[in-house]
Amino acid sequence: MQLPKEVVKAVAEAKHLVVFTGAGVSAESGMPTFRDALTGLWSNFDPMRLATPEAFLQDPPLVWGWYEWRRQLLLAIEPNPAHLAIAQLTKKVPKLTLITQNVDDLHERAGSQGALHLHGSIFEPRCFTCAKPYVFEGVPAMDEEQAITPPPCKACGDPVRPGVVWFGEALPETELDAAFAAAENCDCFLSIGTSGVVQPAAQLPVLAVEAGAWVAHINPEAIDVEGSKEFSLVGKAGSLLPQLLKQVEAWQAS
Ligand code: BV8
Ligand code: ZN
Repeated sequence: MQLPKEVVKAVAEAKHLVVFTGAGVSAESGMPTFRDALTGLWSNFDPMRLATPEAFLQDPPLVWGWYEWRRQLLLAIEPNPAHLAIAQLTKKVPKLTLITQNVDDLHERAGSQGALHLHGSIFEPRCFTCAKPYVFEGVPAMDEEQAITPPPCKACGDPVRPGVVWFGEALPETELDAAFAAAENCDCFLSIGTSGVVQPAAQLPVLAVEAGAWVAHINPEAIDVEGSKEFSLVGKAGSLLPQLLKQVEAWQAS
């Protein structure tokens, strides 16, 4: 499918390209998105309420089990063509800033480096109290969703928590500042697989539009766009991004 030539040209000739991803970029790897219904033990919970410090304090095994379930799933899946195309795009432009809301490592496993993780990482647990990093000892053998007691911190004995940013918690300042600066200074911004609901990350595409960049949203659901430089490319990231990469290569070769 021929993508809008304005978008192909903007990416192919970008001096600074920003790629901003949400859970949708990992969907075709088999990772449920954040708004997919939760399963099993967590099925009657709203992720917004489960991904909070209050939920963890109230029931540490319920929340820790949810993250261990997701970690185990992640270890069994692979990056998909969307992650791979993003890693390839890095070689096509002078500068690419990758910003992700995801807590998985699929971008890194696809070959991308230096991704700004605005919401932390499921692979960097730390003590809830003293923040001492915790090193996982293996993977829980979970054949079904279950609550798991979080391990005790080796320094103070308090429960270890997932290394992610929960609702109500501040985003990492360095990453957030770098992400805002990139959005305000790029000439092309690709927003991939995000429902654009969670703040402050959802500000990024808005900042790029306001700064006059070309902006394209890749999502199976049409995204409301405004002005002549913002596009909604309706489709799955795993098929649209490889097509975009091919058309950018053709543009650059012509
Ligand atoms: C903070 C880690 C302040 C945990 C996550 C302003 C207004 C209203 C509310 C707020 C506001 N400012 C702050 C808030 C509160 C809150 C918030 O935004 N609430 C919203 C929901 C109303 N924000 C916060 O609490 C943030 N903190 O602001 O703190 C502060 C300041 C100083 C000091 C103290 C406090 C913290 C937010 C971070 C929360 N943590 N993740 C975990 O993962 O368990 S967010 C979580 O949602 C995930 O990271 C996920 O990535 C993220 C966003 O969701 P998406 O990535 O968009 O995924 P989603 O499932 O929603 O959508 C998937 C999309 O993919 C869909 O559009 C779908 O169509 C598409 N898709 C599906 N398949 C494909 C596809 N696309 C392409 N290809 C496909 N194949
Ligand atoms: Zn501790």
